[in-house]
Amino acid sequence: MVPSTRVSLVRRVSLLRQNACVDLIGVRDDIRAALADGSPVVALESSVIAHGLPSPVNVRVAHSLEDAVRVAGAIPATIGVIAGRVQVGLEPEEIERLGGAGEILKCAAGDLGWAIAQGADGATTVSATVFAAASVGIDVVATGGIGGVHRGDTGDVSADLLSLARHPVAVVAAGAKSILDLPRTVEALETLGVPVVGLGTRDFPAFYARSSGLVLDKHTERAEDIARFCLIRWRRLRQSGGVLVACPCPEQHALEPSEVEQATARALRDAAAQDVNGKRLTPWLLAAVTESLGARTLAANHALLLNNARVAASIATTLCELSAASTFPKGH
Ligand code: PSU
Ligand code: MN
Repeated sequence: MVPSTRVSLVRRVSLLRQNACVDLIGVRDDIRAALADGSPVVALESSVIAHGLPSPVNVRVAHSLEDAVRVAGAIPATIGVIAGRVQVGLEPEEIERLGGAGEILKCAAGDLGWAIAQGADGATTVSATVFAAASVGIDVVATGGIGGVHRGDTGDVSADLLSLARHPVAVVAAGAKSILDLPRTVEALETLGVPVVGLGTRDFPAFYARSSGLVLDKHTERAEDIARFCLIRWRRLRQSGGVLVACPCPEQHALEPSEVEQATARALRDAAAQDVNGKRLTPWLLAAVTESLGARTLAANHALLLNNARVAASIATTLCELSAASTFPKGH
């Protein structure tokens, strides 16, 4: 094969790939425009709507997160699968559809193709949201808490960790869910090469509780430092993996670590007794903890989600400003 033919073949294949993606991943018009002109966009996951929070609070929370991103000067892109199409930027009625009573698949990155092939509705976990965001050029994702290494010896490790390791996206979270084995989750992140930066804390947060007692080696008080770090990582060093931005739950809504721990221990015993595992486990445990600690957990969950959405918008805005400056050439 002569070189010129090879080049054109490569081009054709890459165009085909792009077209294939365009068919399968729809991007809302305002988000497409923002990405094209370098304006800030924040991706939001939808598993928290469909599987993490009870109805009808879930839909109200989802809308409030979008509002918080807008007020902070960025465009929100809630991601989900509607009738077999990944939608980057759900319409309000699509958010209601995922938050309603219908059957909604819980989609990790590895499940997306199946949801598409089935023409199904699916809510994206952090792993699928990070994949979809990276596919369309969104740099920042906000969530509540990421998945991680579960307690015990089941071998249950969330696909969130691998997705973070693979894609150049900053994920803003209140650490990892407190139901997890947090020391092993932090170790796994280190092994996978995912840097964890505490924003406004020196400790790895434990979702509802502000601290897990695990000390972070990277921390800052300024969102701008995170944006600068991301650009150096992605555009200068050309490292392709993500960054976990660890933001604790706002103080007035945070729960005490000891009460969360007691409720978690009880929920874990019940889950084992009732043989709950696999994809059901995370939502089941979170619901059980919410049931035993009451409405304060929902208030804490909402407060930390809102805080993370605002922080994500601020990082996305600074990323765009720094990208426009000549010191950081565009493109990952
Ligand atoms: N329940 C919640 N909040 C969440 C989730 C469930 O209250 O955020 C979801 C998130 O989307 C996270 C996923 O990515 O749980 C992790 O699930 P698993 O442990 O099955 O990977
Ligand atoms: Mn799992």
